[in-house]
Amino acid sequence: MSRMFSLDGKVALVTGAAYGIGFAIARALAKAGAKIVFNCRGKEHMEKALAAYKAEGIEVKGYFCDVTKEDDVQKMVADIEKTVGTIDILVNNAGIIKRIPMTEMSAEDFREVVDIDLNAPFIVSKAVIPGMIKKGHGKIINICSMMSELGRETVSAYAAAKGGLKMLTRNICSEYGSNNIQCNGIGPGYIATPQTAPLRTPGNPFNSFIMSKTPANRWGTIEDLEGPAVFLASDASNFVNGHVLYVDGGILAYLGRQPE
Ligand code: NAP
Ligand code: GCO
Repeated sequence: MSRMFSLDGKVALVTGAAYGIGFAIARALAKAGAKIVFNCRGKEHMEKALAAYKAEGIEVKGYFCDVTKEDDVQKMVADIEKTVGTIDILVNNAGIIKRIPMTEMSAEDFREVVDIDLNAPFIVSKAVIPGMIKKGHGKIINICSMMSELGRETVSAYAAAKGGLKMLTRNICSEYGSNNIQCNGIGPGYIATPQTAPLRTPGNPFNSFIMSKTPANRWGTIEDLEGPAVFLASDASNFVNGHVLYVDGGILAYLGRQPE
């Protein structure tokens, strides 16, 4: 059974894995045997990430690469394939959110969110799939969201992007499943990372709101995503395709805590 979940000999690219969810997923894939490559944009983020991976005893190769820049992505993937090996596992994790009421949001802000959260997974997947086809297998994991299914105030761009990412996941499954490429999503619930830090400030009513919507009655941790990621990256999921695995503590199943 353990062989089924082994990633020994596999090369995994995790985008935006300097910290947060991407870092945890990269760490988990490394512990399962994968060779890890990651990218981010910030020099400070890169330095801290390399130190953090080293502290975990994980050998990684980091690239400065903005996932929205197709030429840079193509160069990064070519260098990975030349110096590390063909990419077996791609995790499209890099993402941003802008919380602005739609009628106050500029088209530029809307475009930036969609560019990083939806266009970039297309760009990176397009760069990686040819190598997977040549190799005869591949695993793509797109990091979706509760907002792939639900809306809420101030996150119009993010919800549109993550809803699109769910359908891109299904389309990659449809178009490349015959090449033995499995493309699935992970839909994290509300996870404690820098991205959600503004929602978790002391006394912020959003905290109690999320507790009332989560049967698990807690924020998720980045560690909660490690097992699901290894499952979708491994042979254990070879007949799972086009699926979004929600790791949300039950939010999507729950109307919300009833008044006492
Ligand atoms: P985070 O803490 O803000 O980390 C985002 C990462 O992406 C950082 O490493 C950032 O590094 C990188 N990044 C952003 N834009 C990039 C770009 N254009 N090119 C390359 N790297 C880029 O976010 P997180 O909470 O870990 O979320 C990670 C993913 O999970 C995102 O897709 C997010 O939408 C999704 N998600 C998060 C939650 C949650 O509750 N936290 C729930 C569901 C889904 P640089 O800025 O240095 O580039
Ligand atoms: C928000 C949060 C969410 C989470 C996540 C939920 O403002 O509602 O940032 O969008 O990041 O996507 O799955």
